[in-house]
Amino acid sequence: MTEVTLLESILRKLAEAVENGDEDASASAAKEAIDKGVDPGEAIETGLTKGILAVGDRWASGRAFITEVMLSATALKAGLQVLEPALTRLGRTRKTLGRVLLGTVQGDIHDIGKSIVGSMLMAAGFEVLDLGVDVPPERFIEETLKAKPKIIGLSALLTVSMTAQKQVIDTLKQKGLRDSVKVIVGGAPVTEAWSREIGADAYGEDALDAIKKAKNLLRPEEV
Ligand code: B1M
Repeated sequence: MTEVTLLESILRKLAEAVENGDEDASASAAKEAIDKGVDPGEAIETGLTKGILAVGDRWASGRAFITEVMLSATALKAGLQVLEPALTRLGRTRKTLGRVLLGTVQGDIHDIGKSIVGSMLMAAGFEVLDLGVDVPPERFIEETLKAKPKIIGLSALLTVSMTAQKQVIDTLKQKGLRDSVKVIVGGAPVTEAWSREIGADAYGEDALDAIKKAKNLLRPEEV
């Protein structure tokens, strides 16, 4: 098999395993990706992610049940678990660019995109403190005071939870912390215009864009 066909076949296996909600197939395709030297970032973004978006589309148009989406999410995580250590190894070869406090905002339990952004930031050399999902603004403040991150990353997948991104920024202002930390927002319904409206420092369209924007927020001597 030529290199391109091999890559395509592995990416397809990853996507299909997730779409079919097959945890074992996802983990084994992820292992194959590593064994065959596929870039772990590409395996996540072009393989696993493609599968969850395909099942998401079927769900949105009434052709799949939410239980199928949940199975697909579990399968995606099984693949991610295999690929994440490879990403972390990449991160270890780079100097630490700074600490990022990351979380999915209050009222929102979607964790896949946020976790991918976290893994990719780690691979790019950032130290990532992932607070998980459904994180209240007060928790972001508490952890900002404790961990003194350079950047806070706020993920929101629901139109209704986007306002919680604003709440975090407003609370940072109230506590006099806004100037001490940069804020990046992202998630499927989030836009550049929303990011500007709520006073964030940057908007990340996807994980690669989030890395680019995070690096842009650093001073030149920090990169
Ligand atoms: Co939910 N869900 N869901 N869901 N779900 C969506 C988001 C939805 C668009 C589906 C739809 O209707 N078409 C819809 C939201 C509509 C809206 O408000 N605009 C929706 C809904 C309505 C819901 C529930 C309310 C359903 C219900 O219960 N009635 C419920 C919400 C519960 C809650 O949060 N309180 C719910 C539940 C679930 C599951 C539990 C079943 C599951 C989540 C499992 C999990 O995360 N552990 C789930 C899933 C899987 C989805 C879809 C299918 C896929 C989301 C995903 O993982 N995408 C989604 C449909 C879709 O998005 N097309 C849907 C793949 C992931 C890699 O992409 O998360 O967009 P994404 O992340 C990207 C970028 O957005 C960006 O980079 C990532 C990587 O490239 N990004 C950032 C993300 N965060 C970033 C942060 C950054 C920068 C970039 O900086 C900090």
